Amino acid sequence: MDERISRHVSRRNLIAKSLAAVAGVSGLAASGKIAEKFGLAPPDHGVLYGLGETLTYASHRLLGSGALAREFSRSEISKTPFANETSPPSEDFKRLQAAGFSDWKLEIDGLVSNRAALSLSDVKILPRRSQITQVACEEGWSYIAEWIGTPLSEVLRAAGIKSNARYVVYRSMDREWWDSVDMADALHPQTLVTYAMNDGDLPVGFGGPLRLRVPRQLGYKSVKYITHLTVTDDLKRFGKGLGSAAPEGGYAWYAGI
Ligand SMILES: Nc1nc2c(c(=O)[nH]1)N[C@H]1C(S)=C(S)[C@@H](COP(=O)(O)O)O[C@H]1N2
Ligand SMILES: [Mo]
Repeated sequence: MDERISRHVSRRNLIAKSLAAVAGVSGLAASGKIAEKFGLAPPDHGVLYGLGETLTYASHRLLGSGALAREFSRSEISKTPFANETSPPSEDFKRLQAAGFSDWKLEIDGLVSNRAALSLSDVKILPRRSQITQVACEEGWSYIAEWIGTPLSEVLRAAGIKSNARYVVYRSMDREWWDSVDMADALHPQTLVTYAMNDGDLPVGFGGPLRLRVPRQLGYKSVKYITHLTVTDDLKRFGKGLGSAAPEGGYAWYAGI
């Protein structure tokens, strides 16, 4: 084995072993500290879940940040996908909808070389990808659909992310819904900025005109009606500093499946 790789692998084993050992023996505080030391602690660690969530995040990242969410065949697409209830649309949303979303903008700022405000047609010029994946809600139900859009990595590449980028925060027209992912998920090939679903445009009930699909995590990370992306090195500046609205309401920031 290449010496650099083998050193990397043994470092991983070492961290994984210390996390597991400490988790078994003295629990939360110490394993949280180790995870933090190696940059493997989620931003909400120690707040609500501590041990379990910190270990899930750390072990997913140690196992490899490139693992793929399961993809399905066309025949497995759900005949009656379930759109979860969302808050009633705001007046601003209704105005944009009445104009066929021609004035919808996806703004990108933070640690990027070129701040941008992309229209839907700008997004649609970027490389198109599709995937048949499952939306799984924390409440237990799920459905399978084809999601069509452009990888978030392409949008970020167009804006030019800086080398100290660590997270991408995404915000929605649905104001209380905002979230973030680390760069492993932001640059992951299955994380898509979607504008279509199955055979047509993305219906409003499913998040149209633009929804971030993060199929490696539970449904609540796939925020509908996205309007802003902010690239950052520090989540403390957003909301209550826990990385998303989810931990403020009792759910984990990292919802890997
Ligand atoms: N803007 C917004 N995004 C949202 C939600 C919401 O209420 N508003 N609900 C989330 C939750 S809890 C889940 S499980 C999924 C549901 O996706 P679906 O409506 O396509 O089934 O959307 C997520 N994204
Ligand atoms: Mo959900």
